[in-house]
Formats: sequence, C-alpha cells, structure tokens
Amino acid sequence: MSNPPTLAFPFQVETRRKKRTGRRLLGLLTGLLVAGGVLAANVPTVGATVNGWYHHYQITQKAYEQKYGLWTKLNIPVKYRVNGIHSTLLHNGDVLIMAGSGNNQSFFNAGTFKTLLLNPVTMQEKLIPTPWDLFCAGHIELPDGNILIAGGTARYENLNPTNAGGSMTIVNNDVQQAWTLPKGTIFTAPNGAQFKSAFDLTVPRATEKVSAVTGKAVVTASQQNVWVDAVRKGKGSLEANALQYQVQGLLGPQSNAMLYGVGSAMTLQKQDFQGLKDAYIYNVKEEKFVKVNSMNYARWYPTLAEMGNGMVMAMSGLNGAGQVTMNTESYNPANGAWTSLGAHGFPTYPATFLTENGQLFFTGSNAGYGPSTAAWRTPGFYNPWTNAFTPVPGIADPQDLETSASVLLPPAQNQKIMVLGGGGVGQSDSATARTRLIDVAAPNPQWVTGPNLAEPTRYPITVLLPSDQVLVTGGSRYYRGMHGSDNRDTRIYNVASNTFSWAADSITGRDYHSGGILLPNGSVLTLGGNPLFGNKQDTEPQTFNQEIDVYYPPYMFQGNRPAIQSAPSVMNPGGSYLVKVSDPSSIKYLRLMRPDNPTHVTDVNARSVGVSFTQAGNGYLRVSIPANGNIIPPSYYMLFAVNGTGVPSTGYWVQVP
Ligand SMILES: [Cu+2]
Repeated sequence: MSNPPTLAFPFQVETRRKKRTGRRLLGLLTGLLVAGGVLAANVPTVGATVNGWYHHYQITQKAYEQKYGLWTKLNIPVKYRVNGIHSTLLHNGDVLIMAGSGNNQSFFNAGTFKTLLLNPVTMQEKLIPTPWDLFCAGHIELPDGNILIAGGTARYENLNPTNAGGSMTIVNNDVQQAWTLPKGTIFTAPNGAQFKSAFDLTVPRATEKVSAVTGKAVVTASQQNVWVDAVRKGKGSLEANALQYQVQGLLGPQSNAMLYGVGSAMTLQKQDFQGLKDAYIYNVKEEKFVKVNSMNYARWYPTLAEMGNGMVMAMSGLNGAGQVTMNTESYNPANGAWTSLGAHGFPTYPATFLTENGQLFFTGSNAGYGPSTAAWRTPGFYNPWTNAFTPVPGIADPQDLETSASVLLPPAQNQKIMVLGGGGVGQSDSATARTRLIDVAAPNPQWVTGPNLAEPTRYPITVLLPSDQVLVTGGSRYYRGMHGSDNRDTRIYNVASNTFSWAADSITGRDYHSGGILLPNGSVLTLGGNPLFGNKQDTEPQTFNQEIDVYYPPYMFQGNRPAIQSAPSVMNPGGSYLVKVSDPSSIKYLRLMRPDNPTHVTDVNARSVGVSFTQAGNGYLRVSIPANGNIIPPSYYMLFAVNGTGVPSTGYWVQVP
C-alpha cells in the first residue's frame, strides 16, 4: 500500500447512448446544432460524437443521477491491472482481486499468478505475491474475516491433444506405507504402451482390520487419481478399455499386486481444465497468502458455502482428471480440518444458499461444467451432512440455468431466492430473460414469476443493495459475449414491489469472469469480463477486460444520508445493543450485509439480514440481532441504517461471531 492516494476523478464516461432516449436526443441535438451552429467549439473531449457529448451532459445532470445513478471508471495504473476473476471485500474496506494465471495459458506456463489489493476510496494499490494458480478456485470469507481460497488450476484445457491421455487410479494395497509417485512416473499397459503422470502424487497406506465375523485380517486399499499422458504421440497409445497398469520401478508380480494403476480409456479427445487440492488463507492483517491443509479432492470451479455454525462446505469442481468431483467436504475454521462428506452431482460453481433450517438450497444456477442430466441440474434442498437431496422442480426455462445468477433477496429472514437469466449448457445459443422467485421457507416451495430482464442474458452481475434492492447489470446475450453481445443494460430490482427500475447503462461490457461488490459507502464496484469476440461476425478476438468501474446508485444523490455514529464492534447473535445514529426518527430499517465475494456469477454467501430495533432516546436505537446462525452466519457484516426514502447510511463494520 505504498501508492499515494489519487482520486478517480475526472470521471471517464463512455459515449454509448441510453437506449430509450438516444434517438430522440440525437435528433434534438442535431436540430440545435443546425439552428445555432455554435455548440461545436465547446464540445468537451469525452465524446467522440456529438451524441456522446450530449449523452455525457445528460447523464451527469443531477436529476438524471438522482433517478438512474452514475457510472465512473477507476484509474488503475498499468502495473496494477489484473484480470478481475475472483474478488472479495475485506472488512477493512480493501478489495482483494485475485486472477492467478487469469485464463492466460502463457501466464500459467510461466508461473505468473497475480493478485491485487485495492482500496477503491484512497486508490492505494499493492500486488500480493500469489504462490499458486488460484484461477477458478472457490473463495469465502471466514468468521474471523480472513479469506479461504480452495482449489485452482492444475492444468489448462487442451482442445487438440497430440498425446493420448486419461485418468489413472493408483491402488495401494500396502499396509506398511504410503507411496509417493513423482510427476513423470511411468505406467505401462499390458501391450507395452507407456504413460506418464502429470503431477506428484501420494497414495496413503492401505488399512487393515480384523473381521469380527471371520477373525481374519481384511485389507482395504487406498486410491488416488492422477492424470497421465502417453509417452508417444499419436494413435498408437489409444486404449478403449480400463486396464491394469504396472508402476515403473516396482519389480515382480507381488509388487504389482501391491501398487498398480487402473487406467480409464486413453483418448485423444478434448481434455478439460484440471483442479488442485491446495487451499490457502489470505490473512487480511498481514496482507499475504498462507498455505493451509489441502482438500481431500481436487476442485476447479467449486462453490464454498458457509453454514450457520461457521463451517464451510466445498462442493463440485473439476478434479485432477477434468471430471466433476461429486463429494462434498467440510472445512472447520477452528482446526483447519477438511472432512469428506457424501457425494451428489452438481454442475460446477453451483448456487447453493444456506436456508433458515440449515440446509442448502441449490437454485440450478451454475457456471458451466458437468452433465446436462436433470439429476444434476434440478433445483432442490441439499443437506450436506446427510447427503439427502429433495428436488424442487418447476422453474421456467430449466434448460437455461447455466450462467444464470441467483441471490438471496433482502432481508434474509424472508427466505426468498431469485434466479435471473442464464443460458443453455455449454456453448449453446439459448438464453433467457426470465426471473423466478421462490420462498424456500414455505411448506411446499413453488417457483413464481418475476419480471423479465431487459433481454436474454448470460452472466448477469447481481449485487444486493442496502435499500432492499438488487443491482442487475452486464452479462451477454450469447456465450462469452460472442457476436459482440455484451449487454450494458442496468436495472435495479425492487424487492417490495417485485419490479425493475431503469438505471444508467453501464460503461463497460462485462460477461464471463466478471463480478460486482457493494462497497461500504453504498456504491458498487464492477470488474472483469472475458469475451471471446467483440463484433457480430466474431472476427475480432477480445482480451480480458481489466477496467474497474464504480456505480453510484440513485440513493447517493438524494440528499442527506443517515449516519451511524457509534455501534459495538462485536454483536452476538440474539444480542441487544445500542447504536447511535444521526437522526433516529428517520430510520426505517437496519440491515447487516455480509461482504460480497463473487466469481463466475456465483456469490452464495451474499446476504442482507434484517435487524429489528426500537427508539432508545438520546440519539440511540436499541437493536436486536437475530439469534439463528442460519440467518446470520458468523462473519463481519456492514451495518446500514436506511431512512424512509430508501437512502442508506455508510456501512459500519460489525463482527458477528
Ligand atoms: Cu472460469
């Protein structure tokens, strides 16, 4: 954090006109120019066109900002620009922006992994050394405010492999010892074809138990998977069947029975990305990553969801062979232990929200790998402790849930979840504008119709606002912005009226690998965007969008804002506390908002919790924190006081243990 503070002004405003008024305004302005012929000399340089100038003029008028808000762009020096794929708001107001190799294979090959620590108010910036490729990991804020990042990239996808490859399961029957097989270990098929392992691997020793029935020792082998590539190029190493492979360096039939490989089919088909088991904690105070216990399963595109007791569930993600890991596992922040739980098939980055009874509700939203079968994709309640899954079908456009967004609507006590947009599995041209809502606390939850988005949209960015609204911005009509389909429409969803309001168009197209974060001052930071092509014909390949924008919602232009003057820094669930505010009688409601932590249209831990209060006199409110940890899981939260016209205070940091 050594950079001198610089402010983001003057605002850079793009020249795209707002759809609903653009043509009329262009006509009006053209008329003015023809009639007067005098304006041209004074046109500011922000717009490349006359229309752009007028647009800039229009959108920076107070009346416009009060109604639609204002987009601005942060000035990020080149050396601090990173691919904003993973981001999280820290409880000191900084934003941690994690790229890893950033979907850039040459960075991956070079071991160049990036993370930026940014304070969006002071514009202080710092690059954080990143010891592994956290690209496409899962991340979550732990109860102590540090960030757990689990998984990442072991290997990039390979669309046209030259050497046959596949998954090898190493079976260890040795009760004496674990076996460590370094990367490059050779496995030989019965026909002599040789394959080498892509990673280091340790297979634990087998376990031995004496059977109570027979009195004989029963050995249970241990197993680990590793990806293997044929030593020789071409079709000569293709294997259609699962075979037993001999491990290099082991001698004789006995050794082969003790430790051997069981190969999957070895093919020249497209090889998917492969995940890591590694996990790290970003320590907020020390501003560094610290290695912690690895997971039991490798994961690329996992979801990490916090439970009411502070435990974290890791679900889904591609394993070290590019297949979906079906086992859920829990992380205990108290002792750092990962524990393997049951197996259920979810597509990658599944949207699973903690419900008031401690189950997770899977909305069907996901970011894109796994079979398209209904058993994997149908929404429903998932109990990770018992592995029970209760489907809740009936959502409209169920085939278009991939790349959709899901949010737990404010306040969390209402237990209403919304699903927005999405498209078909994989690189499908299908997409939907539907939104649907469900009350997951109802005895028999049903999907009900919500208002449509502006257009069919994949990857919409959704951010909860303290005003019981949801900002919905960006995304694209087609897979990864293809056909130049980035969408700058921005809407604000009003929970109470179940309607969208218009907001100012965003100034940057954002699709795949983008996200949004509510900042403590009530503004919203948006970042990322990874389109394939920028034009209709798909002839202009695009690079990652490293620009960062801040959107100021209308409430930031609507006069005096309430202020929280003092509050306890720690508030326990079920506790009652005094909070001093600037104008107590103006306060209509209070919200505790968990810091946003988005990646890949997934931010399952975002929630805005209602806090009841009474007037306590002398400028104080007496607040009551909900007692149910499933409503308010342990975390840092921002306390917002909101007045009768929906104008919030600045967030006040509170820890709820
Ligand atoms: Cu990704």
